[in-house]
Amino acid sequence: MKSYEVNFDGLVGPTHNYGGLSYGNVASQSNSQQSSNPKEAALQGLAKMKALMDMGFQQGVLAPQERPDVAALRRLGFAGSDAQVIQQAAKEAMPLLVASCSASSMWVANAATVSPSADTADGRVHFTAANLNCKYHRSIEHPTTSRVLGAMFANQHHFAHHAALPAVAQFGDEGAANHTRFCRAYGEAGVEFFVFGRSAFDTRYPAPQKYPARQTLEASQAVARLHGLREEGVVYAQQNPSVIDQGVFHNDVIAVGNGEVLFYHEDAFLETDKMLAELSSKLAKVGGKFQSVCVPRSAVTVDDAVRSYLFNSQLLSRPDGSMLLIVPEECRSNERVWHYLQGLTGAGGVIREVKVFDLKQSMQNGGGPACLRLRVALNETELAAVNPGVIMTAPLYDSLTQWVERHYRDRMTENDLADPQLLLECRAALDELTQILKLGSVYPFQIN
Ligand code: SUG
Repeated sequence: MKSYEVNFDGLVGPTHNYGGLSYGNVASQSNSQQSSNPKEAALQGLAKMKALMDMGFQQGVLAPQERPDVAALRRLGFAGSDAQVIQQAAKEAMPLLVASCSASSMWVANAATVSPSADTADGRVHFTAANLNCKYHRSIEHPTTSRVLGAMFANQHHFAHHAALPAVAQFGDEGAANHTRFCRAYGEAGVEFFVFGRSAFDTRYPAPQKYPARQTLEASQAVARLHGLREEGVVYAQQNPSVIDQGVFHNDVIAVGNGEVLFYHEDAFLETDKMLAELSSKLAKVGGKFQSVCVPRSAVTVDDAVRSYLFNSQLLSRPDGSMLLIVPEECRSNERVWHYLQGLTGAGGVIREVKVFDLKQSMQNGGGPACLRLRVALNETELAAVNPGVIMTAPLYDSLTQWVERHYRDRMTENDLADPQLLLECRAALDELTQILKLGSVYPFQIN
């Protein structure tokens, strides 16, 4: 049976802004308080989806969330009408209003961890929504994420959904941003690779000194258990704590994998040789031949990687077995990174082509091409069971582009977030979106 990797991209929501909310994420911190352009952000994301679809890849779309999250503000004690809740929060606790307005759900690599049916004990595709509990503004995403994923992958015969892990730091879980899968073909059993930043319960593991390690070993292990993965089909590795302290807040900022290939920076992991050997032997047991492409620090520094997002690229398989790297514009403007990429694609190895996308609006908050997509490997039958409303087509691209043009503002600052009118605009837009994507009622304002 045919199988595919389907990339579901997060559609940027109408409140996209630079809140400076993510300590440890260099771009988020350094662009704090700049004015943003939600319309441009959404159109940049849609252009990437359309381009990948035009190249023949399977492409889907994941809906944004209702923001400002008035219900979350109510849980923090703000009361009255929706407008009063927003105005009171703006007056008394602006940082909480900003957090409740974040469009951070666009980075759907953090929406969930996904295990394809070939890896799981019950032969279904498993999803665990990420609790994202390292940052308040992200911790409020998972209930809606679960409803949206439930509406997209509704067929219980093929899809199993797990609620987010307990919302405590010991089970900090950031979803697919710290998870990669290696396989010979998408429909065959593979090796799932979980990368954690620290252990919550075992003090033998080192931890970063400056910035938080968002993902714990215990969270990764819990996800593997929930998904019914075989021990032989799983590898755990620890991120190098020193790169977390340099701004690598997720593993997908320093490594990306696809098929039988891991593309990574020399400083990304601890005990790299042991980890590569385990990946290689476990992949061999399911018939695969593991290959690694290491980028030496002498060519590209960790700082270059963090600034350019070289590794936050999408590594995609082409029909001839070679691979294509989708990188952000920032890679072209970094001389060392661009030089490295020219050499890489010219060397006759597996990565043959680089395509550059302008995703500046998202990049300024630390979200590159890979952050914006959730990969779901599906066989033909499973793909047919996905809600067809969320699969990208030329007419859907046109509808979504027009929808953005109609509803989105082209400039947003902190003052705009305090405007109760913004909530009404967002709800009107999202109500229409659920009809375009045929999701039914998934937002708090639609179900309460
Ligand atoms: O969680 N930025 C996101 C970026 C997530 C990137 N995702 C992956 N690497 N997969 C984060 O830090 C910034 C929001 C703000 O500051 O307004 C933010 O949430």
